Amino acid sequence: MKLDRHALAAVDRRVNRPDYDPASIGCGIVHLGLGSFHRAHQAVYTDAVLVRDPAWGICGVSLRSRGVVDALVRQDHLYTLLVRAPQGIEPRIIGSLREALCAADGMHAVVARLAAPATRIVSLTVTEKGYCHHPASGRLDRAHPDILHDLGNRDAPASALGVLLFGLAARMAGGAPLTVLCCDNLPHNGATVRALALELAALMNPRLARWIEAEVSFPSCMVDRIVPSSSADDHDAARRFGLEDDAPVGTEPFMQWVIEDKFTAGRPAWQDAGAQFVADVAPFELMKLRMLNGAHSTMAYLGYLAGHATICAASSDPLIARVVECLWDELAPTLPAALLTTPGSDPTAYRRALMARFRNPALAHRTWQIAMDGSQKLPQRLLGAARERLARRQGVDTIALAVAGWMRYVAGSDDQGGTIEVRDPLADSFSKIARAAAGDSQALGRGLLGLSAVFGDDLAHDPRFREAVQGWLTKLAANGVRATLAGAAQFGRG
Ligand code: CS2
Repeated sequence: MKLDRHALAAVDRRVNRPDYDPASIGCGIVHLGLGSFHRAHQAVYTDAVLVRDPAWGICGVSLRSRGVVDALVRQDHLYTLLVRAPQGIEPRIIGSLREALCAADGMHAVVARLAAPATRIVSLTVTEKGYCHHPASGRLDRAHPDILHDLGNRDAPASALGVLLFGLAARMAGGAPLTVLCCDNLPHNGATVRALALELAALMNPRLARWIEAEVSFPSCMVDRIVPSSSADDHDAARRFGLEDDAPVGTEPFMQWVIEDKFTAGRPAWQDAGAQFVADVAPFELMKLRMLNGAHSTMAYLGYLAGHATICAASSDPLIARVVECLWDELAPTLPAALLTTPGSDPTAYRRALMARFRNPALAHRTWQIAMDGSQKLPQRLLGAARERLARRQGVDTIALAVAGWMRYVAGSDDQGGTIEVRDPLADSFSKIARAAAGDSQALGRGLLGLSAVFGDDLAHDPRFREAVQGWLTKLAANGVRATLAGAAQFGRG
């Protein structure tokens, strides 16, 4: 049966359905970035509260790709969430999307939604690179092609910030306040996006910058749910429950959302669906970005090079699992002590839960997917912790190994000699550096450490960090991941 509103009444009894009428919800949220993560996380929290407060439906805006918008429009914006646990799949139809728009098709409808008084929150999941900033410093990359484009074409913006500001400029005329809620894995995501929006607004229209400062709040939040990109498996799984769905999303059972309670124009009661509202998100964010995402990136690079296609396979490999434990030994002491007394957040319990999540065999989370855009991810996942440890004169051996794994990966060939399709905004710089190094791993390391957008101006000059990274890089290049780990006393047999 084709999924749409008519199908809801007839759907298989094993499928959970919205407990409200999706046709009757309002539109209180505009969301930029209509990817799988949003549809498995914020849209699900929202779905759970609409029965009590139907004003908070979501207008989902895809910035570029039409595919997901077309699919959702065809099925009345409904889609199947497939919660994949080791013991089986639980399907649930999500009804919180009220509308789906594609910004590339024209900004008129998007701007109208952003300016509408009924809209009270604009949320974003546009990935780390979507903010056009320098990941090491958090500052706007004023030379970014999308930013240059937007400065010249304010009413046909290419960047997420450009779209946001175009909408905010229209909203300023009516004056209604608004909350911008960044749901990407950036450090201090609210404050970071506020600073970026203000910097770009000041370049475009200083009056808009002043209005944003006064009327728009930017709470930070920590988001967590493992959501692999959708695959043919998800379509097949939906079909097994009797649903023809062109936009299914598969995910793990776990989800967490910790949000700073700073909503200037009201918010849904997401706490009823399990979200935590706190005064300070920073401890939760550090814990998640370093322990989960740091381990993810480490497994993605070392695992991919060693021939593991998924995180489940990489984390089930004893050598790589040992690296992750040693990495956590380095990262855990950099986390705020407050977490020790927060239930479920003390590092020991958190580590155990993470390893079980990584090893979920029902989730084909590809190492290649996580390896993408490493230049935008390493700073907050691994390099901040390295800086803190170096300042305290502590070792950074495992973090350096992870960084060396990234270097091997971005140089473009795996341990079996296969070519890697490297996706990253800095991919051109990587291949130039790799070509110039011509197989000399020391030259490769020097070249990559020189990328200040990733390493800042300090880390590359710290001999302890540099030598540790270069040491691992030489071994990885000579022996590959498996032999390197097996031969290292701390990871293998010694
Ligand atoms: C992953 C994240 O793709 C990646 O870089 O590390 O998407 C990760 O799955 C989520 O942050 C989990 O909450």
